[in-house]
Amino acid sequence: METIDKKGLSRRMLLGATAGGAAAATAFGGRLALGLGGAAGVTAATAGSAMAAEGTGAVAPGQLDTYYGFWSSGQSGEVRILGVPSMRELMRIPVFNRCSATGWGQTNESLRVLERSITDKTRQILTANGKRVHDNGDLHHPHMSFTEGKYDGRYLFMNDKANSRVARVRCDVMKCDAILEIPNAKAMHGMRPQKWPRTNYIFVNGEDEVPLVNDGTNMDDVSNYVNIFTAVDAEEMQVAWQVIVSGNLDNCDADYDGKYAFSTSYNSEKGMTLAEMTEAEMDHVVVFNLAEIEKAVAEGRYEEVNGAKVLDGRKEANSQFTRYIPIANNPHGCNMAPDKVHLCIAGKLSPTVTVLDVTRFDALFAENADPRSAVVAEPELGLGPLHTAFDGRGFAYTSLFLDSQVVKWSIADAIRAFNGEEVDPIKDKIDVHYQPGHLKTVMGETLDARNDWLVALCKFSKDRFLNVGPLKPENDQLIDISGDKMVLVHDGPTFAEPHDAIAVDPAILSGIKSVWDRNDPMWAETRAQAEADGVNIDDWTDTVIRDGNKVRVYMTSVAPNFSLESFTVTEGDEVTVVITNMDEIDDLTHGFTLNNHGVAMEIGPQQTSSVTFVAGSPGVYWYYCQWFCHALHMEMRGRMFVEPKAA
Ligand code: RUQ
Ligand code: CUA
Ligand code: CA
Repeated sequence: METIDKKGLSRRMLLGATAGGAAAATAFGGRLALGLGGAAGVTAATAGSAMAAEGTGAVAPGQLDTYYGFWSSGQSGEVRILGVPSMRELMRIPVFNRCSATGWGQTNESLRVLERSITDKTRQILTANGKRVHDNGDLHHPHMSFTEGKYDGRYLFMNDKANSRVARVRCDVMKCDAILEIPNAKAMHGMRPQKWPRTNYIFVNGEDEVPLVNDGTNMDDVSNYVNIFTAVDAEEMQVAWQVIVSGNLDNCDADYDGKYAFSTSYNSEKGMTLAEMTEAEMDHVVVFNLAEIEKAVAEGRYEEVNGAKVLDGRKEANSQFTRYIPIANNPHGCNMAPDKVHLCIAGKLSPTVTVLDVTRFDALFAENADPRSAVVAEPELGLGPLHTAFDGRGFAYTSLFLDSQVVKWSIADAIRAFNGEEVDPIKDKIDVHYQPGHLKTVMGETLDARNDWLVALCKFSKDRFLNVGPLKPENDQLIDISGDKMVLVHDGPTFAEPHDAIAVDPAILSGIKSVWDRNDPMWAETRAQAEADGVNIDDWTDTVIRDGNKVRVYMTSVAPNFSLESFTVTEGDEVTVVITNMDEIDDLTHGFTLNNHGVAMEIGPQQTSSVTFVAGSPGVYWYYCQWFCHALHMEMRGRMFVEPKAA
């Protein structure tokens, strides 16, 4: 790529520089990749390591996976649950998208979540476009809540770059229960939970710069533009505070001491064009001093902007909130190692990963500190390093976008080499297919990092699958990392576009329910409305309430019946259908789909769901259960009679 040549680092030069190790590893990876088509490949892989013997081919029908995988879906806007190592897709959790199957984005319960924090400006935009809520999103980073450096199975959090939001998923039911639109900042990108002592904050980066008062004045004067780092209160799902920074923000992470968060910036130049954004040799990492920020918030040293407490952490403000560590050249990934000490910053346009020692960050806040004094290694790993994952043995795995490889390297050896010792930190390289972005080990971003699997989320699949047209799937590749050499064991085609994923031990998620609690807060407001109507939704109900032109229809479903075989409304009525699924059996979900009204929703066992719509032109409209629930599922249907308006 031209940007690399600009620095005088051609691909050939770099491969020359990393010498024998890289070349040999490439040959090894290439040979393996060639031998790994289909079942024969799994056999070839099993020869390589003990772990691969239990590889992807070994999760037989009916067997459970070793780990839960939580996958982002990028511009599809949902979270996907995969089994690792089978890579079977187990479920989808709608979050920033509109889901036809479940009614997410249409049921009253989901609309309450989607609408809870829409800002006035966004509401204006939505209204102008004839919408109530956004029905798209760009979900990059799913992460689990922590307690003392380990996943705790309470929540998943995720960002939406498209519409500047952060969302939360309850792990007990795997449903989204809160969405927060971040004010002031734009394009939420990097997002991580606080790791220590527990996830009180979600840190999230505003990637796109805009004027702080973004009202259409001063749009040409870039000096008015700001980028903002936001800490979200994870329990309340409200903004805790925001810090204005110099340069934009890309990816972020947090330490294991609860003292610092950090973000990469590729646009320290504050450029508006590609040429401007890649102009400087060095960009930076911003270090956020949580204690100093919290102190200032407690003392009222902030400005309130659009309801958020905003502090100035720009370079020129000379505050104790931030420090800026120079890093070459448009860095991207920001990954804290489970050794609690080393933070790895991927160079992207630089072939290096910069290793920072976070125990030296206190010293950065002293006067006249050298901002590069926390750098303890800077190994040259290959072209286009984007992200780094870790195992529990001190190895790091960095994705090389341009080289289409994953490089395994030793953090300790990288530090030795940086200190002048003759040691090659690179231990292995493997070809992946193709252009990997994120890559993930099992719980590698926690203190419980495992040594078995790595998933490389490849942005291109090209020729790896049958041609499906101009739009190709992505390719999430499963790699066995248990031995000395990495072994590719599975290709996983995925629809647009997993950016990131985590894998979690099922022991952490033992609280997942199969049946809803009747008292779940998800439908608390629906319950309150029913009570006001004198309806007990915990009991068999077939009640129709008329309230002017509003009609509320309360039903119960028990396979294969709806309690109401018909109900009658008038054209133009605003109809709310509330259904409680009284079945208590695992896996007995019903649905409610209404002909030609664009209405469909999921009603899980013991769940109450509701939907509101306007009854259309007079006639008979059947509703039916769209989840195959019973031998008489087809017969689980009824009629809505829409009567003409009185003349
Ligand atoms: S970023 S490919 Cu959206 Cu996570 Cu790096
Ligand atoms: Cu109930 Cu199908
Ligand atoms: Ca730059």
